[in-house]
Amino acid sequence: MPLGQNKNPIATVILVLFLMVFVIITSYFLALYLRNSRAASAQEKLEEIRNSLTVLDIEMYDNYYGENDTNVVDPPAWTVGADTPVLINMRNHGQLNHNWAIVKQGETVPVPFAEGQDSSILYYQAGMVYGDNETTFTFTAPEPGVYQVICTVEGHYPSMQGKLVVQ
Ligand SMILES: [Cu+2]
Repeated sequence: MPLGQNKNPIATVILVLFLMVFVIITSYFLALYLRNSRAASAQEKLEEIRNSLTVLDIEMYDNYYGENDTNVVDPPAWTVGADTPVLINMRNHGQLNHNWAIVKQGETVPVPFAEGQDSSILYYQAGMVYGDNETTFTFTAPEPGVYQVICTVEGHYPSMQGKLVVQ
């Protein structure tokens, strides 16, 4: 049969339609497969970040961390791995504003602590958590050691303090 000549045009139309349907169905499943594999790798990445991240739950009251107003004699301790990303989830159950700041090793916190004025002694300072609010912040843990943690709101240190144990 010479090219360009077709004895049965209906068969050709059916063949073309069949091919079109085949291409459409194949493309659909290919797109579905690519989307799922991309979603899976995004899910894996998220899982990887979650696993490498340390989450600290910090409870705040007027004016102390943790469950008891005994921070001066028995400061609550939070433990993290050195040089790892840390997410702090701070829940302020009090009416006053509070924050959470890591003091550099070897520094002495003056009493009273004047917010802003003495911030050079801090390694990291989270933002303010307003009364009856919850906020998260992230920072990278410093080198191993035990660090003092304070609330920098004027008058809250020394009654509001804790320890960050970096391993
Ligand atoms: Cu405070």
